[in-house]
Formats: sequence, C-alpha cells, structure tokens
Amino acid sequence: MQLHGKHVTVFGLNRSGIAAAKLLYSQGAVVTVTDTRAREALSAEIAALTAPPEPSKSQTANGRLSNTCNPYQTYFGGHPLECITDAALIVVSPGVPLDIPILCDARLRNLPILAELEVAASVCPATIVAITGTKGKSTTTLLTAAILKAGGRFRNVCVAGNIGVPLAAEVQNLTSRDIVVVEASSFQLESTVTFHPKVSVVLNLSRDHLDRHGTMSAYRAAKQKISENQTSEDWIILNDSEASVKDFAASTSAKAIYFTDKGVPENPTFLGTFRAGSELFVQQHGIREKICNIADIPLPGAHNVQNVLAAIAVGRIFGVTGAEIREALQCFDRSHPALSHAFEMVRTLKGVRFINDSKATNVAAVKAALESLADTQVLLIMGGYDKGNDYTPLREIVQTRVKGAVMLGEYTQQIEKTLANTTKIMKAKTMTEAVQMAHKHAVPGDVVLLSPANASFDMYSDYKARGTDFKEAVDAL
Ligand code: UMA
Repeated sequence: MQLHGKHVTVFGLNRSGIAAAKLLYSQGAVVTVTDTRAREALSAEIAALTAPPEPSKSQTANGRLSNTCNPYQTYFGGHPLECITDAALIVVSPGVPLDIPILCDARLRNLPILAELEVAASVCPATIVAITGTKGKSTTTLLTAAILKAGGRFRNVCVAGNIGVPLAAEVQNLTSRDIVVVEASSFQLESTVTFHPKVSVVLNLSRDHLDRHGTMSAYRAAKQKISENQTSEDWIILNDSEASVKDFAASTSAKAIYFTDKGVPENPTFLGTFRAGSELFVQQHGIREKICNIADIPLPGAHNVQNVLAAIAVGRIFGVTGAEIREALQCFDRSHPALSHAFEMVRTLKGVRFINDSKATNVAAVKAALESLADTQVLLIMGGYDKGNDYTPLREIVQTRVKGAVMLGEYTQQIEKTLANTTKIMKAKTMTEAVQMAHKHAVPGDVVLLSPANASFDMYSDYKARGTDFKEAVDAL
C-alpha cells in the first residue's frame, strides 16, 4: 500500500486509532484524526498520539500540519464533512460502525474505508497467524503464542489485535524473522481487503454482534474475510465439530486442517488434532501421535480443550514437537489480562464456588461455561446490553443445571421471556444485590456464576469493570 504523501483520515481515537495514526504518519501519510468525543475527554489519548512518533527517513516533522495536535489535523466532538474533504483513504477503528452518515458519504465519494488491521497487516514483515471465532479467541491466541514460543523457530513471537494491542502498535517492532498471532474480531475483519494470514483459525460461529452486523450472514461474511486472500501455500484450521465453520474450507484456497473434541475421527485421512478420552492427539497421513493429557491443559472448562486443540494444530504447522507443546502448556502464563474475567475462580465460601465469567458476552459462551460445570447446580447471574441475542439455545441446559437465574439490570425482558419455566427467575438492580441473592439460594457444592450473555455497556464501561464489581461484591460477602 503506497502511503507516502497520501491524505488519510483515521476515525476513532482510542487504542486502534492512536496506533493507526502513528503508523500512517511514520509511513509518510498526511494524517487527520477524528472522534465523536470532545477534546476535553481525550486528553490521555491526545498525549499518547503526540508522544514522539518515528518519522520515516524521507520525512521530518517540519512543515507538517500544526492545526491542533502536531503533526495531526484533528476534528473532535463529531465527524464534520471537512474531516474527509481532502482524504484519499479512511481508516476506521473497530468500534466505529460502518453505517454512520459520514462513512456513507465517504462511500458515495468512492473513498476506500479500511480497518486498522488491514493497514497494519499490509506493512507487517512478520508471519501472521490470525484467530477468529465467536468465543475462545483470546485464549487460543495466547495458547498459540505460548506453543510457538516453546518451538523456538522464530526470533520473536508476539500477540496483537482484539486481545488489546492493535497490530498497528506492534508492527514497527517486527521483522521477517518474527511471528505475530492476531486475535481478529469481525469488527476488524469487516473492513479488510488484502489481509492475508499464513495461518487462519476459525474456532466457532454463533449469534453475536447482530446490533452491528444486522444479520448472521453479514456476521459470517465478516468472519470469512480471514481466509479470503489465502492461497494454496497457506493453512486454515477449522473446528470439525461445528458445521457453522467447517464449510469455511470450501470458500478458500488454503489447505484445511481440522480439530475436534468429539472423539476419534472416523475418516482415516483426517488431518488435524483430536481428543480421545483424556488424551489429545495429532493425526497426519493416517499416523497418530499423542501430544498430551487433558490434565496438562492449564485452563479449566471443556471449551478450553477445543482452544488447545486449535493451538496445537497451529504449532504443528510450524514444526513444534509434542514435547515442546507439553512444555508450553505446563509453563503457560495465566496472568495475561485477557484471561481475567473469563471463567475466573474468585472464591469458595462455605462450599459455594464463585466464578467470574463477565467476558461471556454472548449466548454460546454462557452455554460453554454451563457445560463445563457438569454435575453442579448453578446460580446464574445474567443481563446487560442485548446485541440481538437469541437465548433459546440456553433453555435445555438452564433447565437441568441452573437452580436460579438472577437478572441484572433493566434490559432482561427477552432473557426472562425465553427462559420462562426453565428455572427460578429473580431480579436485581445492582451487582451487590445480584450476588447476595444468588448466595442466599446456594448450598455447599453449588456454583454462583456471573456469565451475562450480553455486553456490559448498560451499567459499566466494559466487561472488566463488570467483573471487578462482581469480585468486589463476592469479597464483601
Ligand atoms: N467513535 C467515533 N465515532 C463513532 C463511534 C465511536 O469517533 O461513530 C470513537 C469512540 O469515541 C472511541 C473510538 O471511536 O474513541 C472507538 O474505539 P474502539 O472501540 O475501536 O476502541 P479501541 O481502544 O481501538 O479498541 C479496539 C477494539 N474495540 C472494539 O472492537 C469495540 C478492542 O476490542 C481491541 O482490543 C482494540 O481495538 C485493540 O485491537 C475490544 C472489544 O470489545 C476488546 N472487541 C469486541 C469483542 O471482543 O466482542 C469485538
């Protein structure tokens, strides 16, 4: 992508926008940034933006725009038409919806609208592994990076993307001897055009983010962009047990590898990883090799078996041995912030376990959490900002495993309606009230699980703030 001298407008001044603007500037672009938030609310972001950039060799800061945030032209408190008047290219942060009026206008002017991920990947010298799915992306990204590190085939293994660090922020530190594992969300993939990972992984696909994408087919189409530009020299790793993603293989030229936790594959030509009882295997050319035991998996929950199987498959593509994979699993660092609030054990109080799964912002994640609590009765705390969920897939498991469901917040009518007659439904206005209510109905052996199935924006800034509130309420019991 030729960026030198190009006028580019970056939408959204948060992590992605800051990193994209700095990267574009370093590549010689003339950069404008715009955000709906007012300048007064953006002091930290502006400080991060204007912290010394690294100009490219052919560019100095002299003579650049010095309107308000040298060297960037800025428009805050909204997106006036002027912010795109000179633009030849628009770069969007993932959180900026593509249907806002100014972007519709830009489309009418035939201005390309690209994701921060697209721009960063286009100048990324490192090998890219990209991981997507409705749930399990962050965990699989970290597991994959740990396995690749243990393999020692690359100078540096880094993680980026939806996990919290935009690829644009990392790309300047990377070389062709490095590998980057990118957690790719549908919001990021949606505005890619040439994005081309060496290995793509699609873990699963279920209803989520319909407030943004409108339909399941649009959500699926966004996810599918992960493999759109892959060739027969590349690989795609797919969940063999999920019909919703298995057929992604048909729409890419990449070689397909599968993983399944549903037993030994019947097909002798199966290529990939699988679980047989309490052991995990790799199968290639009809030959099976045991990699590890379920007990070696460093994270709780049945869903993590799938995540590990996917990560092992990536490792094998890059020649990581069974012994190296086991070492990676044994030494896995669980302290990464992306793993907090994800099925996180908080406390056991008089035999009642409290689990914080605030990161479960969709129905599939709640189902996976409940499936991991076999033979346990659960007091489930749910609620939040509804992204167009269908709670029907929870009915059966709630009926068998949930002895009471506490609805948190004001927007729980749809959950209550769908789960009617499956369990006792209770209502709470605050997290403290919800935790106390759940605790009151729990007996030793039960689990109190915060697994909301929804985004947190109705009551909190993000899922982390919601999870922290849960932990504080539990600690206060
Ligand atoms: N804004 C506008 N105009 C609009 C709407 C928003 O200017 O019309 C502004 C907002 O005021 C804000 C910025 O645009 O300043 C939005 O930024 P952002 O939400 O993209 O924030 P980032 O910090 O760049 O975070 C993004 C991802 N956010 C989203 O996808 C919503 C982060 O994923 C990601 O970690 C980060 O880039 C680094 O790559 C978070 C997320 O919630 C974790 N992801 C969703 C999910 O996991 O379900 C997809």
